[in-house]
Amino acid sequence: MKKKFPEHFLWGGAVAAHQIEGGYDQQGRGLSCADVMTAGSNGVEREITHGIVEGKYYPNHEAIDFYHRYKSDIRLFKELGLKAFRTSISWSRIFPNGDDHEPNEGGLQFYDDLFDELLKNGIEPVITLSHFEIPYHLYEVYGGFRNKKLIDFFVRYAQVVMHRYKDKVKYWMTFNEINNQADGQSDLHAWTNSAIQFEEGENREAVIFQAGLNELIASSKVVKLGHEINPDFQIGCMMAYVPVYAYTCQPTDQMASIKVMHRRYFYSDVHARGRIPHYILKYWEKKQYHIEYNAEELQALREGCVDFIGFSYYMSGAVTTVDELDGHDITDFPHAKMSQNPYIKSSDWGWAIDPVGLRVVLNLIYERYEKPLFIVENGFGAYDQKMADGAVHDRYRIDYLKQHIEQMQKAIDEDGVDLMGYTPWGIIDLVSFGSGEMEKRYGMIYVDKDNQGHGSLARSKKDSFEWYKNLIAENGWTK
Ligand code: P53
Repeated sequence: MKKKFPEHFLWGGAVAAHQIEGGYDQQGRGLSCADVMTAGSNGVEREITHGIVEGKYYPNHEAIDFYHRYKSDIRLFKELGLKAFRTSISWSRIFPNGDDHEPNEGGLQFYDDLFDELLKNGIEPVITLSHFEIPYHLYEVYGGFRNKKLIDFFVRYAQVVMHRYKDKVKYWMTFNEINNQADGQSDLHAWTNSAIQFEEGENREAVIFQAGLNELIASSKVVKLGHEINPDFQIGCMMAYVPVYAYTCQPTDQMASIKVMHRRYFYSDVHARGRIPHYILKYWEKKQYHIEYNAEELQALREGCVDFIGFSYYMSGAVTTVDELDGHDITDFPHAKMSQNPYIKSSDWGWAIDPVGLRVVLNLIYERYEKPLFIVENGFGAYDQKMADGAVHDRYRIDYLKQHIEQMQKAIDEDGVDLMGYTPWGIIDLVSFGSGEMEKRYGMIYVDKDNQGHGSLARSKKDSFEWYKNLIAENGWTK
């Protein structure tokens, strides 16, 4: 018997403004954090420069030129049968400096036109407010989200766009994957999530806890405000969920897994439950971190719980305390180290391919919050080969997506999880966030551009395009 998905399931595709739009200096847009990130390569981090440096290559400046080509791209999305399209608003198109008193009409008009075009084609926009591109000026003058002034700037920006698009956009998410910065170890995550550059000698973990809490407060204020602007709004968070398994059944491995997951759960625990979890309060106390918050902010957290949990899922991890096993040390639990899971394979970028892990996550999160879930990113970054006739035979991508969709179906049918939709990442090839490459491709639509920025930018359909089109037409029936 054919198993179908819920009737109004949102089959879609996902992208983020800075990874597709280009037009970085068009219509009064200000510079964003993403505009000062150079191209890295597989395994090589991107450089964050001080302003724009002559002679360096910044792949997000042009990206795939969606800014000028969105109408024809949306025609392809319609042909695919997408019911939803997840993108983000580029904050610095609306407030070029972030702290401006008046919004920039040129930027507002662009998203009016974009959302109109989507709606005209029967596609529901799903909008992230902050996806890795905070206005650069907010870093320069205020030091990013370590500064509580950014809470007000974010709320003002959200207020303007939620009001302007109140009849066009129903599904919103506040911040993209702010839990990725959690341990303070990655310069890139601190930069893209929080517009933070660390200072010599400071405690990175404490800085990120403060920035993260500031973002959670800002998010809760926006959730409350959004519901006042339009009570029909569905406003979610957006988390990166990487389940970290206990490598063995040794009890300390189980405990290590719980502690590692605490760090990842902190953000969605606050988003969904409206309070700072006990394990984090204990941790701050133990570490003597003086994280600042007041009674008004705690009340904001209580009053601004999200309606749904949006999340990305790409991979799982494993943690162990067993001496004989290899791995890289982490600080979450004594003797804990992250280790390679021997039961699963990885992509060319070392991302563990684990479809069952998606069902694990769906269960863990639904049990924890009992709120609707929305998978707003999942996909397979791979080197595609374009044949002489222009075809791209991406069977590996179809396999990856199919296996994940099968696990979603089990979570719905057998586990009773309430899942709203699925918007696979990079429905059209785009600039990789982590490496800045074009050739780490996720799309079902190929874009002719390489890592150095050469190419015609022409679009063409990969094999996965037809496959996904049929799947949507059959509401999830996978061949
Ligand atoms: P790229 C890590 C783990 C899970 C999701 O990433 C992640 C990351 C990034 O460090 O980020 C999301 O392009 C993000 C997107 C990004 C996508 O994953 O490095 O929300 O912006 O493009 C894929 O392959």
